[in-house]
Amino acid sequence: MRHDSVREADPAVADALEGEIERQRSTLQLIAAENHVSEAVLDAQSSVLTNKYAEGYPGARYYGGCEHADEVEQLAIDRAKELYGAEHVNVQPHSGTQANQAVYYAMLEPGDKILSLDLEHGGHLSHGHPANFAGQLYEVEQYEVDPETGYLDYEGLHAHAEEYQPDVIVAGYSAYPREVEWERIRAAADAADALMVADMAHITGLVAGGAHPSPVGIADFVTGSTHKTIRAGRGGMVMCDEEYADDLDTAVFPGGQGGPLMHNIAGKAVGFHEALQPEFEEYAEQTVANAKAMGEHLQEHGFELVSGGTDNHLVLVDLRPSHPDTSGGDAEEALEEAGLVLNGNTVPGETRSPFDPSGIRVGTPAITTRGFGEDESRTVAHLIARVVDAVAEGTEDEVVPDVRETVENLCAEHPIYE
Ligand code: DSN
Repeated sequence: MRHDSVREADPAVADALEGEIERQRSTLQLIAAENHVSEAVLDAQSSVLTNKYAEGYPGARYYGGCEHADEVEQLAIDRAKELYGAEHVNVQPHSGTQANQAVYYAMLEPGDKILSLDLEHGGHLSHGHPANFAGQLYEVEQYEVDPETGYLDYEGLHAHAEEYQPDVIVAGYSAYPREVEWERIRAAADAADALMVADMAHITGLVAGGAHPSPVGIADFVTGSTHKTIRAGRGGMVMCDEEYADDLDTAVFPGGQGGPLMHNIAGKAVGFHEALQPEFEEYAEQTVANAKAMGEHLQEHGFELVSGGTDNHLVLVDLRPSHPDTSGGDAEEALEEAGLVLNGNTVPGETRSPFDPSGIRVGTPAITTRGFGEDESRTVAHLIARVVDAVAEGTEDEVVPDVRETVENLCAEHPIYE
């Protein structure tokens, strides 16, 4: 994969692009929110639709020349409906955060009340963190996972909802390794007469592939990003019942965005088409099987996993019991040097800081796309353990180069973007 025209016009950018391709080829992406899209999605996203303004929606645009933009957006919508069984889909949000923003803007007034999971317990900035617009425009209280089990405390959430009487309960998480029981959150929302928003950004692909129960038909709004487990390229989307369709669409455009990124919507259409193929179910199941295998191997090595394991595409490791003097940031840095790219992550009951947290989050969407099965996932877990041990023991100089070589061999056995 080369960027000849970019190289001719702008060698500095071409160098960076080719460097990034080489980085993705020769290292393992274990950030739970990342994936490798197909070359078809890449091509669609870099298509001439980047030139087109198409404010409005298919069949009702504010500019001429939108017939092909209409075709592409309608395909994306129809395919998302088929994948998820949703009544109404808006594929224009530029990201998962913009998808959440659109729902809040459609349904809430400033000062209305949100109840959402604490960021340190696996939530997301856009669910009401004080540093985010959602925490500044709305009144926010947060629920937590059970400190003993690491599972969502559904009963605590229910009681909290009854007492706080929020306008919206946000479900759906960025670092929660367990299956979400959507119905129990629906019950809490009903008890408070609140709307339920399920932000399934991380698990859009698992839901599409049948590897995680769907919140569609349970939550009032289902939001998500399209570049994570679903592999449909960068962007966001929102699904809801027809009764909210007009409010939602108006909140996306003209409420919160201008012209849709039609080239990204083309990527979404192609990615959704790929996700409708039978082999996508195998991908979703394998992603979960790989995370389980990786988690079990890490546990055998003495690592403690938040909630004791995983039901989805990620494991969250609390380093404190096994490696009390090694922070998530230290581990992230050494692992990256070894070609294992992941992120330090806060854990429930965090005692360090978000900038240098106590955990690491390890995800399997991207390695599964490159063809890794459970054996390779166990090997990756073994390599992670070697590097984290080396950080604790001060033997990184010997261990990291050795692990890096093994990672490069694994990458060569499972090539991408050839
Ligand atoms: N940044 C994403 C993640 O890593 O989970 C969420 O938006």
